[in-house]
Amino acid sequence: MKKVYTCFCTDIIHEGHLNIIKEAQKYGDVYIGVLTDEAMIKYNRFPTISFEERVSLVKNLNGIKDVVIQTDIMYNQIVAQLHPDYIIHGDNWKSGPLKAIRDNAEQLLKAYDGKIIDVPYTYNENVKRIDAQLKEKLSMPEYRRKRLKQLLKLRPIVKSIEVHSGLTGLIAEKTVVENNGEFDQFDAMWISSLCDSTAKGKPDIELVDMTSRFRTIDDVMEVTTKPIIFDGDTGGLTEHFVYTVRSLERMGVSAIIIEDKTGLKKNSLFGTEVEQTQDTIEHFCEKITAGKKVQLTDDFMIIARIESLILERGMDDALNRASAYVKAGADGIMIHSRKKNPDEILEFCDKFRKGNKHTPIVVVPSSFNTITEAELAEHGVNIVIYANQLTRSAFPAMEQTAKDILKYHRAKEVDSRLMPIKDIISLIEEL
Ligand code: SPV
Ligand code: MG
Repeated sequence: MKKVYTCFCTDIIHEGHLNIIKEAQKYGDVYIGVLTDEAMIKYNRFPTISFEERVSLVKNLNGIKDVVIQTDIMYNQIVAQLHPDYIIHGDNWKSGPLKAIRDNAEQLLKAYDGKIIDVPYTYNENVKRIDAQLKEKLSMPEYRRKRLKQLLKLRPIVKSIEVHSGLTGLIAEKTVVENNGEFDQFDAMWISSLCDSTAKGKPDIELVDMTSRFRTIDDVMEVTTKPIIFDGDTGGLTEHFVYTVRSLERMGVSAIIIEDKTGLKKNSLFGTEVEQTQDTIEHFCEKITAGKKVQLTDDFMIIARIESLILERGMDDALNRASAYVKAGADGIMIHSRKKNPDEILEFCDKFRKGNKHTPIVVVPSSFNTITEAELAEHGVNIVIYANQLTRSAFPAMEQTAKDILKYHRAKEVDSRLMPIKDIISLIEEL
């Protein structure tokens, strides 16, 4: 019997999958691959059921010879292990980012005269409804909130990008790239105080109040499913902070990061150029402990941000604070620096990791931007936040457009740089 292979990257079996199986049976014994969580989250949605549940879902289907675990979205492992005569897939992989996967399969099959079978992709009202149900499951607070902790277990480093609106949320949600056979996407979103304030034309000094910050979160949540890390500035008064924790947790936010500063907060990237006061260890620990005490679920994380390197108080101060904050209950440590060179951040991570193997470390490489994610992960970093790049790329583009329209007294000269009207009017899917 010939071997026919197909890989299902799904949490629900619908008529599209059954159609593929029916077609596959015409060619030989059917083997179905189930993608591991690690492979799935690189290019697809986060699974709504466990890997084991996905395996038994497929095992229970009629007319299957065997279930195979697929550890990468590319087919090298499967072809080496199973040597299928046919690989069958919906024809939606003939274009777009999935085309790279088809090319990979085709290349591998060519070596021994194996064949690809493309079957018409099923996308009808029923499949659409199932798709919407999965999306809903991912975006609801109880599912979204715990996702950051789940990702910390699955990803070598959790990649987060700044968002401050529905539109930037959609970019974080939907952008997937394929580069030399590797797929990647962002895991989480960062609601930056700097960019949330900047989008409102306000300085980053805790002036934009919590009600307004929550409104931004809501705008983002409305159109996304990925987990949210909220920039909580100093956390404010401890008496207020506890209410913020409760609200964020209820909304489905996964983590708040609070920084150990007090009084009028200024953006860290000013460093010592402006007056900034670091909180005492005791007082900041009390704030962390108070926040942890009011939390209702195990999902939510309070991450303590250390400003010692920003304020030039030295490595020992940063490390002392880190162990005190962890003792006070912090679920993670963010260490910040405004140096161009990542050395002090790496030194902190290495020294912190000597005494603490598991507490997640968060870094924000805005200034020390030459360091790669892999290098950060090697030094024990668990979450990387690209904190302001979307805002900083949009502003110069918009400003130049405004200048050129004023200069030429018409919009023709800027048109080649703009998104086509057809694309902007269809960017947001209608329900
Ligand atoms: C933010 O994005 O608002 C941050 C990171 O807090 S930084 O601007 O580098 O302080
Ligand atoms: Mg901030």
